[in-house]
Amino acid sequence: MTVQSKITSAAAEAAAVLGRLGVAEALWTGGDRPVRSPVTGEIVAHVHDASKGEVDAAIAAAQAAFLTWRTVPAPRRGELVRLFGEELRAAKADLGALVTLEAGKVVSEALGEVQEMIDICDYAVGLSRQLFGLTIATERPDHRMMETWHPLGVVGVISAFNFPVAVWSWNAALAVVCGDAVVWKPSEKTPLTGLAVQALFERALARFGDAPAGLSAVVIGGRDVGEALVDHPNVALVSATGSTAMGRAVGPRLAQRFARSLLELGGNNAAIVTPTADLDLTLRGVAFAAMGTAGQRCTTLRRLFVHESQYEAFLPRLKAAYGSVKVGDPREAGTLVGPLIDQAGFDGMQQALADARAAGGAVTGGDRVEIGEGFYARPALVEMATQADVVKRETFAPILYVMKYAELGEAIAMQNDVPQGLSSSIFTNDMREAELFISARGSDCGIANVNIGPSGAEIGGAFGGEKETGGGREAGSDSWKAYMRRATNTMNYGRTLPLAQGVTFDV
Ligand code: UN1
Repeated sequence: MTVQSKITSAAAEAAAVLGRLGVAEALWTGGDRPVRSPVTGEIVAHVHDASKGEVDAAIAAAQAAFLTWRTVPAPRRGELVRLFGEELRAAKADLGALVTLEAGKVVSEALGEVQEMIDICDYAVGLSRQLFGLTIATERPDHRMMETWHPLGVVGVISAFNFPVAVWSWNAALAVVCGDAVVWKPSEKTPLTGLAVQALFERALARFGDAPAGLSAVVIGGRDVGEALVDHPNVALVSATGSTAMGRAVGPRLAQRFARSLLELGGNNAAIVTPTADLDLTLRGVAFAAMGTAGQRCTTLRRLFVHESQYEAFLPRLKAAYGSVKVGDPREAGTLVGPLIDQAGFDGMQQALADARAAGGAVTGGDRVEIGEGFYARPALVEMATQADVVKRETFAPILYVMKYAELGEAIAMQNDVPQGLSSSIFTNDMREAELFISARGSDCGIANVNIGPSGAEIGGAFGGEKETGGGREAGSDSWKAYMRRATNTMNYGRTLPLAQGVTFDV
């Protein structure tokens, strides 16, 4: 398929945006690691990988910063995050443009990602006055028992290309108000947005005045840089977002040295379309969740279970939406589906479609759209009779497998019958079905929605999932506790020493 859109150079635009965001030219020129824009396929920068020595130095500086920062009152720490939120507001258009150039997101979604950063900053500022513990009834007279939350240490963040800046901010905004320092390894596919965010954070640091140097650092590189973070004894927590394979490598290494891990791994998210579903609303929900971000969110809708009574009415409408959606340059107005991140992403998509065909699937779409050197594809719908192996595997691309069901119990069982457990949803106007779906017998995922798709969560809730998704929770609710250590304090204000459990020990 050919597309008329004229592709304009990404390199010049990236240079201008990086300049405006205050990223020193030396950081993105002259290095050994080329950075390719998925929009045009052009190389737009050459960044410098951090050596093992440089990673160790960043961690040492972060550890030193932590020792000071933990003594700064939390609401004052919140002031730094407030200033950072102001920088993000001022730079929203530029940072969004860089997200588009580097990750290929359409403009509205790229701006949405920056908005998600602003939102978590606001949340963290409020949280900086709410890092409270419980007071607990004690069994002993003249005693008081309570818990106190203390800063944890250096937090390592390993993030993925698909949310190149928001995921770091979920971690960093909370970690900073919690009194921690942060060392970040962005995806090797999206280092420029990492450098830009660090530049904005440094602006906030300069305005703040007396924050310790080394509080936040970015280390660019591949697997070895990630391993240096994971294995360093002074990194107390590593929050890692990416593939299940990455989590399988990172989790045990952290466990080996009893460090904390917060894992946000693969998703294979589903939606159930029931007999009472409002099909107009369902169509919009499914289209955004399945095709948005070119199918490259960890919350992307990948499996759709449609009740047999709705199938004939719904499928043609869904196919029409798939056929009409504009695939193209994400910078252009009207584009809803931008490029896949790279050739590996495109090849993975084609392999999954071949596997689906071999398993009896009927594929609509999925073909390449020739635009510059980028890897663009039409989103694919695959009608499947059963949930074959290919359906159970997460393919990070816009492929939606559609299956028919007869009984809700069967649909819920199929939905749960995958290794991943991130997000899920049901479209229904039957309160019994809705409540069953979100009950203990319903979805086994970390996120279970009613009448919205599985993607596009707001930051106020805890974000994460079960099983091979890794079990971590980021962003809202009480996720902040992952970034602090809890001390239980028992204070005796009496003149005797009663022992717990009635134990006597008279000397
Ligand atoms: C991710 O894809 O790694 O819920 C995060 C969502 C976004 C975050 C996705 N708020 O789709």
